[in-house]
Amino acid sequence: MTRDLCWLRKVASHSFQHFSLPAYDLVARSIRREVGTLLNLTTEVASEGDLAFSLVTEECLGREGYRVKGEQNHVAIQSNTTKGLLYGLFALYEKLILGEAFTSFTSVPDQALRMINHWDNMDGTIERGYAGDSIFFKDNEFRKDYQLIESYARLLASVGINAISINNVNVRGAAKALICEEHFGELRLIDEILGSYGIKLYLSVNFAAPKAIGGLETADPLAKEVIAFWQEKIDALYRYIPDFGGFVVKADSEGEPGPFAYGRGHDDGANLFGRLLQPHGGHLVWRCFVYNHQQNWRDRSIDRAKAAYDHFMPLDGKFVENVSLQIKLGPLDFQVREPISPLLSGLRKTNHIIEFQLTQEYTGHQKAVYYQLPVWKEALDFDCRNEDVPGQVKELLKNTSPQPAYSGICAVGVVGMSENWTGHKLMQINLYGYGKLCWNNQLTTQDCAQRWIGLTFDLAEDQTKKLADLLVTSRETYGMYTAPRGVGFMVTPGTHDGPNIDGYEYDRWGTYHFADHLGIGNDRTTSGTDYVSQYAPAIRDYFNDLTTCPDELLLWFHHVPYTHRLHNGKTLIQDIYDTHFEGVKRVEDYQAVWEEIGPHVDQNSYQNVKELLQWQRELAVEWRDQINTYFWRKSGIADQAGRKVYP
Ligand code: GCW
Repeated sequence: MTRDLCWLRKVASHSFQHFSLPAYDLVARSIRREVGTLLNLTTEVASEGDLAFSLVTEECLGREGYRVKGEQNHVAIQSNTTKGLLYGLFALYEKLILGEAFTSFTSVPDQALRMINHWDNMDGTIERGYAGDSIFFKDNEFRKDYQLIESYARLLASVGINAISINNVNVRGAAKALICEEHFGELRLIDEILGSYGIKLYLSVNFAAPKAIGGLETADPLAKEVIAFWQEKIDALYRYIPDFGGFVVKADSEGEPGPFAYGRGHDDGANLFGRLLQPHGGHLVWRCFVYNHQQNWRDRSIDRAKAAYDHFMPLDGKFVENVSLQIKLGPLDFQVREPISPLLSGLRKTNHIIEFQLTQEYTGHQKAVYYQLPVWKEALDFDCRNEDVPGQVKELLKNTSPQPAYSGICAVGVVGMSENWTGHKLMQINLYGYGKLCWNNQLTTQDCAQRWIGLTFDLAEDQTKKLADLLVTSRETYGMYTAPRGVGFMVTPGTHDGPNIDGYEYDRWGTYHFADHLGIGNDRTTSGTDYVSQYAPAIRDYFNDLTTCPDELLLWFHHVPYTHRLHNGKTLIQDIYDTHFEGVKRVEDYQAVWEEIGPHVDQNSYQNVKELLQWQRELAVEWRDQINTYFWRKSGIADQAGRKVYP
């Protein structure tokens, strides 16, 4: 199978004719050699012709930063580390492809950890994966396609990703034994490939492995035999793979085992691993996605959104220094609109990582266009307005983590065996943009779109602009024709694809919209579940007050009548009708834009996006009609514009 080269596609074909410097040709050749040799530099300086790489000692560049200096017929890349040289080379390469002028530029990443969590199962399936099977596993074995892994590593390194965990956080079946010696040979091979691109290998582990594969009666994190079990596993793993990254753990969540079964806290659970990994320089990532998934919908006093904060705030400061808490950006679960998780503004004494989701679980299954940079930027730029430590989330991540090297960003992975990696060609932008944004938190949504298009296609300026507009508006569009104004869910239970308005309404998962004949929404205000009080007072008041709460999150925070007037001047019911008709129209506009641009890209990409836009339109119509009909029936209030709403 020929693999799409994504944004590195020009590596093979680009002739660099329009650059006068011979050095650029060398860059192309160096890139082709994957720079692997660079990472094994033995001498201080490796120079080939007009491109020089030099290891320097400059504090301001840190462990991963670089400087690229262009002079007449000479380009020099400098860094404190070989990894930094690699990043510098990719950055130079990108500038060349995009035709950007430069004399000298220096770059240092904004976030230390820039990670991807794969939810790949050993049988080859991927939980919430919509781009084919796993590139790592097949039939409960390793897939052993090292070339493919190398291509992936190269893609990741080109945008600065420096860590990946390769298996699902729901560690089931054969994957429980990945920490056993029989797998270390394969893991070492993968680690070597990733390592040569500056990427650390992590594994997800099952908290109850001492029982499942160790023959013990318990997985109590304080029990001697359990500690001995993990010690033996970890020590053996590091004997094979000395630079192994560490573990990711999902515990006491959605049926996964955890410390609660033994009356222990999550600090006990996480510290068990942290302490054993510490002597090896290893890292433990502990997920905060912990909530009661056996909720009784009749009980209005429980609010799932409060769970992560309630569980983890009391433990702030109780984790050992190489443990990081991993927190989903919103308090529920990767909906189109969610406010920032209050835990991200609350923690002061614990390393933490924000978690995004590249794969489009609730947002179109890699079949809808859904450019995520706006979502991530909204989260990173959110000003928590804390009185003691002011700042936006992107600053708090490092400023309130005692060991900033263990703070950063992580995202659920997106690639699979699909020829174009991400299933939907245009959604490669999320992988590209994710890495770039983690590195440079100032990157704008528009700039990222333009760059990705420039690297990926050969389009005229006006076509680039149209495609960039399509991408930039796509998240808003998706939000328009799906669940209204931040209320979330309303998706088909299980698959999370397509509309099912009451699908989760009388279920145990704690995700309700509470629509009746008068109104809809979650009352999370001080007079409701009081979720708002998990924020700093200024933010609490902002969301609590209907006059300031943004329209996008109206139903996330408030239960309001259908006649409630939004800031945009419309009643809620009219806004629902308008956004749903508008959402479908926008998808139709996207189709027209693609018909104009598509013939100028390669045939595979053209067809792929054309078919998926068709699919997106059909589903958008289904969403529109179901939502509009539902709310007409509930409210009895008709669309003022008299458009077609099915009775
Ligand atoms: O969103 C939910 C998904 C689960 C996933 C879980 C998690 C890996 O529906 O499939 O499990 O989140 O984040 O752990």
